[in-house]
Amino acid sequence: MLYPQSNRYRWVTNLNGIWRFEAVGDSYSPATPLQGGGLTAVPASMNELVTDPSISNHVGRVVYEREFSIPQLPECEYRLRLGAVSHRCEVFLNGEKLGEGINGYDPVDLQLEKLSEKNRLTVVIDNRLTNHTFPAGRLKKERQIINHDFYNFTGIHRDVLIYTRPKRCIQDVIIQTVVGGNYHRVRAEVHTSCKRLHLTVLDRDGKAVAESDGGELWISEPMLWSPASPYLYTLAVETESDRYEERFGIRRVEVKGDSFLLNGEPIYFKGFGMHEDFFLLGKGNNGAVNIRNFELLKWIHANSIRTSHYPYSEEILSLADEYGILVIDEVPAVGMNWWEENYGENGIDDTTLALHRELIKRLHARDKNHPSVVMVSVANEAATNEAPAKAYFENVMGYARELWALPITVVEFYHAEETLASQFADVICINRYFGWYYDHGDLSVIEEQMKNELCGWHDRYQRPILVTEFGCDTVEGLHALPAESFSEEFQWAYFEACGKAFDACPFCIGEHPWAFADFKTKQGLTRVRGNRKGVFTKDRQPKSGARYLRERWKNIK
Ligand code: GCB
Repeated sequence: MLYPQSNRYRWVTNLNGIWRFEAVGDSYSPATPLQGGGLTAVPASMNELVTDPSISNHVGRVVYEREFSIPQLPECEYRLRLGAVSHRCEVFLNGEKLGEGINGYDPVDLQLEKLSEKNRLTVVIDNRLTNHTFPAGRLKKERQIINHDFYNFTGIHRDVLIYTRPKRCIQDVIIQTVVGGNYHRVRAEVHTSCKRLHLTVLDRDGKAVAESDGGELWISEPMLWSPASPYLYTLAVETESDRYEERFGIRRVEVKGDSFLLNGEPIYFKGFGMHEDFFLLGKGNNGAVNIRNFELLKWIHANSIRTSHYPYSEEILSLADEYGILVIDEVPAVGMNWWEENYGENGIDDTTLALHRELIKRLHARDKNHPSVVMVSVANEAATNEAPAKAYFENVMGYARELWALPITVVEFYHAEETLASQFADVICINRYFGWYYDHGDLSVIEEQMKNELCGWHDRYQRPILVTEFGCDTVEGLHALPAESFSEEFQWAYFEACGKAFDACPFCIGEHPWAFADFKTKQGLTRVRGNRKGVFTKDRQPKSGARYLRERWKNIK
């Protein structure tokens, strides 16, 4: 799947902006234009814009609609691309169904065949979460029960693009780089119905450094991609009727013994799990927010992020390539614990498994050429201790490994001796909240408990361990000496205690405090306007913990 681009054969425009909007019942039909309702913005979550709680918390269907007119160019195929619609959608053009989206975090890319002078585009969104959606949820009468700790935002969350491509076009470009010796191989698999093919690798200055009429290219003495030097090349693919340019980086990723190696050098992951979430935008992708996030990652000396708990926008991944931020790419499998007996028919079944595999496939189709993506996570905190988890995770992790030439992991909540999934992981990833969800407020237990935990995992699996979550809710401006939970002093001391444990474990390959910034959740007794474990506030200013981490990470190369 290629991201739309504009050149002399291709053209892109966007349909972002103001759309008509209405929360509707199941009897709604798109045969006639939307009559009632109001206005909303794209990309954004509708929940943050309305003032009526019954709409903000609406469980069910909402309709987005707008008109558009575009020039009709000859000899090309028109396509519509919605970057992400949460969670499922049906798309109609002038009342006729074009297709549907099955998940809230990957693009819906559809052919536009019958364009008129004036067109009505209708997107019917369903935000209900069940055992056949990712993330999962349950419906109790009309109440939505969710198993995860982030708000169930609804809307068109990423750009809506219309693009053209020639009838005989380049459909896909898969780039693999092989690092070794003085020459480095770039293998390009081009999917096309065109006859003639020419490939050119351009360096950062636009100078051709390798050319071929298909297949492999060799580059001598290339610049490798790494966080310290995120060097990007461009592969220009040219045919008799089309052209496409894809950026890529040359790098080698391996897990060897207790190390995670990038270009042969051990990596220590410093960074965060985070969320796509900002004031008013909800999960709406926004360039300014994205840039601020990456500037803060650099400021704090981070080198990595995990796309907890779903694939982030393609724009974010492109920025990660450019800023040199390593990405652990996660599919939206979060809170999967529905095979417990009490959930009965809402449990995991073959449909769930098939969808999980499909989402891994789509992640690969979308993100395969990003050098920043160095590991794939198939789930966060699933009930990996339940008997069916073994076959289930063997299946999905095996499938991920067939697609990606990268380490595969699953992020764990259960203990080393309980889980049936981590045996299939290349890197052990664990989330731990000592001194917070257990022994709340007791800073003195954290270092020892964390150390014991890490050693327990290592004794059993003999693999590198990355702590993908640890942290404490912190209200900015709240101070207490001696430190008390929720204060900025506590966050500082909390990270200090965890850091001592990590430093004592040579097999610990990194630390991702939870979370990058505060974010919205459903309301709850432990959530004061959301989850406050952010190292940065929601408006992206540092709390005390950020200053501690900045000093610590500056000294970890
Ligand atoms: C976790 C989850 C994350 C939550 C976090 C918390 O283990 O993976 O989604 O937000 O804990 O703060 O409770």
